[in-house]
Amino acid sequence: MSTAGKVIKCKAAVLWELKKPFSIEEVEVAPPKAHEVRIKMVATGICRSDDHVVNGFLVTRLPVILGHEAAGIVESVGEGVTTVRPGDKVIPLFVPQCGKCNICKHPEANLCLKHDLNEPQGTLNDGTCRFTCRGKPIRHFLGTSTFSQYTVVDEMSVAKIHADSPLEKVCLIGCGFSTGYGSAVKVAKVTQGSTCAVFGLGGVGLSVIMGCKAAGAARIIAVDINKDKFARAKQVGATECINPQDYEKPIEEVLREVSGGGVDFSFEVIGRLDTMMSALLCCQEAYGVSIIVGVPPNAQNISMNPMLLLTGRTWKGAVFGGFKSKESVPKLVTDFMAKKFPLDQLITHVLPFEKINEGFDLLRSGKSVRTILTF
Ligand code: COD
Ligand code: ZN
Ligand code: ZN
Repeated sequence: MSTAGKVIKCKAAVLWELKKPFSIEEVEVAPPKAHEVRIKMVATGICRSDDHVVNGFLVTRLPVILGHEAAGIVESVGEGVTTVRPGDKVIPLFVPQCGKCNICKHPEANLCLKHDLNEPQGTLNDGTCRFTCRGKPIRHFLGTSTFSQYTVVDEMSVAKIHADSPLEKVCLIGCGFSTGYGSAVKVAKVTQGSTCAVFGLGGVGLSVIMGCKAAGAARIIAVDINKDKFARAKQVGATECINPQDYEKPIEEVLREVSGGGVDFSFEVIGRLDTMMSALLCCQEAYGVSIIVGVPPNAQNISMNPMLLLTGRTWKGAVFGGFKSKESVPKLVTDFMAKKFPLDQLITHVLPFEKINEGFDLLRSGKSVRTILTF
């Protein structure tokens, strides 16, 4: 019996309060309105940014259904939807691509003005919510809310992907993988034969390494204070690994020495202000490029000497690896299927959706790279 046009009752992980576990609840998911799509979730990753909401680093409205790195199958579509159909495999997009705003029309930029990142409303584009639980409206997260058996997204926040794609792997293209890989190939535009330094070897940092390798970097220096991360970093392409705790002097000095005056490209993939400065300082003063990938704690600032840039360095950042989401995600999925990059090395744990709190514990303890929850 078709569920199209009807309210669907299903299970979702609701966050009622900060710093509390998720509660698996029965929620009601309203049918998609015009230009919206309802998706049956198949797999979702747990990203550090979801945890940043739970611990208050990233501000959003409560109660909320989190999750933004996922893949699923279209259950039904609202009026006027033309780019996906029921039965299509899709990836929800936490940065939309409306195709009409100045950012979407800009050849390089990707932060579509319809995004809900800076001052989150926790709604779909029309300003309302599709989830209800115990009679209360539940907020959306980044227009995706993938910690639910069913979710509703705007058409500009969903990409149709290859019909044969393995959803329990390509879900990582919805955030972590693309964020890291794009930071190397698209934002930094890493060059053949270059030397790169990557600070932070979580799932996003490993994806940066894959991007540096794909771009033909000759040396990829991986930096982390947890040496247990080194084996995997080498597997995906790091040529050397450095633990800052093994040295008396600041890590930027160590990196300048081992690279003969500074690296060509550096990446901060941790989300700390001190390592953002180290990453800037370790790149060559006349032409080095340093990329901020990690999300810094809410409302913190860096004070820096402008001379560091006057000499010729470039300091930049981007979300989602600088990729225009709706057009790039299907291509990244076909690239994965053509074996241009692996995703398996990023996946350390697979759990049933109901064990979501266990998945977050694995992330917090540093034991997991990516945990995939399956529905
Ligand atoms: N020096 C070196 N390494 C360190 C230090 C330090 N002082 N402190 C921690 N580390 C290491 C940890 O040991 C760990 O290995 C690594 O840094 C961080 O890894 P994770 O697993 O915590 O993080 P990831 O890889 O999941 O990355 C997440 C980011 C931290 C980059 C997070 O900010 C993010 O997801 N950014 C993406 C930006 C974006 O687009 N966000 C919007 C939606 S996600
Ligand atoms: Zn994420
Ligand atoms: Zn736009």
